[in-house]
Amino acid sequence: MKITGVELRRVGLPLVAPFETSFGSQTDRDILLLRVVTTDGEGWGECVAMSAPVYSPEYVDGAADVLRRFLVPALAAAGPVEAPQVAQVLAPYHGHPMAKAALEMAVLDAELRASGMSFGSYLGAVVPSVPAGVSVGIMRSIDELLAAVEGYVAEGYVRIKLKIKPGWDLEPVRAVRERFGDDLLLQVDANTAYRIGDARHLAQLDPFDLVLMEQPLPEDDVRGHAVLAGLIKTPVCLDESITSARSAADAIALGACAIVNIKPGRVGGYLEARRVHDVCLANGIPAWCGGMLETGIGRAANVALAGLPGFTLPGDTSASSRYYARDITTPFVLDKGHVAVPTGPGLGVDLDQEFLAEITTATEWIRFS
Ligand code: OSB
Ligand code: MG
Repeated sequence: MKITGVELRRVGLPLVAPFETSFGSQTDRDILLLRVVTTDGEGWGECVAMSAPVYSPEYVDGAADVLRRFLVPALAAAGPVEAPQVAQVLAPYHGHPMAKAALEMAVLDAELRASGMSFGSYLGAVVPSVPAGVSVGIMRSIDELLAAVEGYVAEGYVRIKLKIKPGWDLEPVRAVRERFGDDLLLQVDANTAYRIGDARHLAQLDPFDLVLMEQPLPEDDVRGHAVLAGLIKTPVCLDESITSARSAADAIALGACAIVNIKPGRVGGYLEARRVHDVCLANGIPAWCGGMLETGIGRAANVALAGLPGFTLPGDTSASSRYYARDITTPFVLDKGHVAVPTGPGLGVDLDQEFLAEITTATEWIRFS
């Protein structure tokens, strides 16, 4: 299989509702998609970088820039490579895991489509569908939050994650716990909004029997998370801090996390994400698949990954309708709280070419000589 070129395609999609986290509010997404064209067909990748560097240092214009300037040319210069070598080829360039992940994903999709194998089979999914959780943003009022959670529970979501920040933590958690009862799987995500000095405050969440508390402290404060874990009862889960299989092994060894959120974009690709999974499984650490508000392209691969045996907690693998009124692929739907792992070749989803053309804001073709 020879790559003949890579297309960078920007698409704009409105979210069905504003999504607010401790780092800001989003109403629309500006997404970078990659299309790798080969002599045996094409493959698609989705870059999960957001418009601004507020979750991690990457942002969509930066990702496009590093891809066109360095990463795509490095791949072009490398000659014939298969997906497992892509990360090695890109390794001389530091950082930019989301940009690298998108490129590896597109190459892998092209290969798998050409060979007729699905992402799920390739990665090692062992189930036909995965349980779906939903991440619920910070709202203007507790009433608004309760109405949103009620809607998701009615749809069948099996786990609710509340975004928290100082000033929006104890009250929303108490309200949701009181309204929906002790059986609801409930967890929180702070996106680094607290400091170790807030340990006593965070311990006030102990009585609510949360599944986990995700990334309360800054991403580089791994030791702080280990200290915090000794001061609160809620299991600590890391998201932003886990950037590779090695950092996952380190965080686990330090006692900084009892649970890991695995996001392929954050760790540089689906193959490294699988290695993070392997580290968690070997250490008896529950893992779950995080999300970055992906379209059906990224969602297809996430759902496949979430089918691996170490993903023992429901992920942020929600249905397409939680994010977009119309997805760019066959939509992912909720069926008894589960989302099906695609079985077709590659990502296993059909692109809605007409809609894709409608929402495309820019394209750029990088030809391999
Ligand atoms: O921290 O998990 C996060 C969305 C964007 C950036 C970071 C996060 C999130 C979410 C939503 O929580 C996950 C999803 O449903 O895709
Ligand atoms: Mg998170």
